[in-house]
Amino acid sequence: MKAVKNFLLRASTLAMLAGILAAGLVLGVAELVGSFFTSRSAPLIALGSTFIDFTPPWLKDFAIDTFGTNDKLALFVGMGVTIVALAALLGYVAWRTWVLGVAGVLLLGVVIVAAVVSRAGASPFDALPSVLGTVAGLAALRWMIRKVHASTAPKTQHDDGEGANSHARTDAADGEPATSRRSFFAAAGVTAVVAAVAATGGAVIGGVRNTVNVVREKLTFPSPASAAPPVPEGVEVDVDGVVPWVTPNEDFYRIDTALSIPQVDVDTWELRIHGMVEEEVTINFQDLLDSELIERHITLTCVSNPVGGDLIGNAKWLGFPIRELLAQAKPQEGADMVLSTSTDGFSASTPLPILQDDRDAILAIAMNDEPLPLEHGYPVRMVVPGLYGYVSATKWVVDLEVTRFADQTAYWTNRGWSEKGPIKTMARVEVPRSFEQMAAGTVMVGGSAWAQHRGVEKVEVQIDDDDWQEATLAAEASVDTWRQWSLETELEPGSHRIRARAYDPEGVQTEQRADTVPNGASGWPSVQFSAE
Ligand SMILES: Nc1nc2c(c(=O)[nH]1)N[C@H]1C(S)=C(S)[C@@H](COP(=O)(O)O)O[C@H]1N2
Ligand SMILES: [Mo]
Repeated sequence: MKAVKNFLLRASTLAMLAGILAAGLVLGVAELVGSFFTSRSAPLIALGSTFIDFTPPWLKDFAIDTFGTNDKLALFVGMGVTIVALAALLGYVAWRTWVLGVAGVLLLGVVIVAAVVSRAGASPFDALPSVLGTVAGLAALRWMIRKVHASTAPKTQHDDGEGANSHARTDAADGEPATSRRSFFAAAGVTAVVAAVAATGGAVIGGVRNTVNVVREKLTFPSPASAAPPVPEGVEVDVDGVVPWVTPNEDFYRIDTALSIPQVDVDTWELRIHGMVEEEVTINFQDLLDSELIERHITLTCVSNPVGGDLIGNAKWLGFPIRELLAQAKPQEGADMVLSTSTDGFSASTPLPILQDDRDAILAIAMNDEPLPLEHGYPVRMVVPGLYGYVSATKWVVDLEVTRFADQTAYWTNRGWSEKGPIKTMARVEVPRSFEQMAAGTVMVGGSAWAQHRGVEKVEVQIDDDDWQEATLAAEASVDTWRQWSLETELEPGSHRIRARAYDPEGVQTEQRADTVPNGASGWPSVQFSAE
């Protein structure tokens, strides 16, 4: 008990606490000032986003494999731990040698400001919250460190502890300096309260000022000039546990680099089509509403989806055909790519011919009869049948540049992913799940298969080492959507393995196992389970 108390009251411990509280004040003040700006100005968001941008492909894949769609939460926790450790260290350094501590804090401040102003669309003004936060943090740190020094100074000499060596005694033994220690805790308490009030106030003001969601909920859409073809009866197999054919918006996987979801105002949203075009075109949201819209079911897939993974979803998208926009802009001879860019700086390179052929590449404004959810790209995103999201599905899209693969690269292709990203033909076993226990006897197994824009022609299933059997395919809605399958089989009690493989018009999906980097996982899915 005494040892713990001694440790907690040691001057070095107090200094570290001072560092942590000062860091809290930096963030709180930045949040408050930043609530009058865009979310771009938030130091943590900017730091995290910059970190994400420098993440190598193997680490991104590790993060998605380990944390799935909780990867952002994991990043925030990691950042939190790092910040507390760094702040404690800086508090300690500032106590030992004040100028070194100041230098450390200023260096961190510079890093934060650099991260903030280098974000897409940021202006120098966006640095203000971080600058003011750093100034406040530094002032609080100085105040608290002085109290720490006072608590260890010889009784007669209650100076401000400016002298760098006035704290040779690291252990503030119990006894005399209790009053000064109390005055340290008073300063620490004030700092903590001010930080908390600032952060809360900032969050509240930011929430009130953000009306994007309110506007989104009031949006209504004209009925499409070309409605979605009716979904045939029997797109779903009758097997409990197979995932629904249409993915509800709230269950739709979300993958993006956006730490804070971009808040885009429909009234100011514009999309510019430029580059190698005869006619530069700019459209706004009302132009889209006034256009002949189409509605289609399209199954979206992420290149980071492992074999058997769930980074895939099927939705009904409403929007304007990208092919028609391009026709207005008239691409020039020699162009072979469209670089789409989002408001937060993400970009994707899509082959121009794919956006011009007869497939329904859509500039989408609605998802399953709802305005796009904010995290799925509100107010406008791209959806292109047959291509992985990283080369096609730009959310919060604001810019289309017609260009050439030889001249431009995109966000993920700059980080080691392939230039072209056609979706690989794939089957998935959904019933049974891995390590599930099924009843022995006659059972139904099932799942989904996809080969977007080519179509699934057949699915085969193998139980243990038996012969491959042809599964029953559910009705096909279109070649751009996934297709369910099922199979009735007999199971002896014991442990089993089930594998599946899908066929597109070119033949069977490859058995060759490949990692998700650089252009999507491949191999036959295999599930271990038991029956009793
Ligand atoms: N602005 C933006 N758009 C983006 C991304 C992104 O990081 N930023 N990620 C892409 C990737 S990798 C995928 S798989 C899809 C996922 O779309 P969803 O989150 O709506 O499922 O969005 C694509 N569009
Ligand atoms: Mo993706």
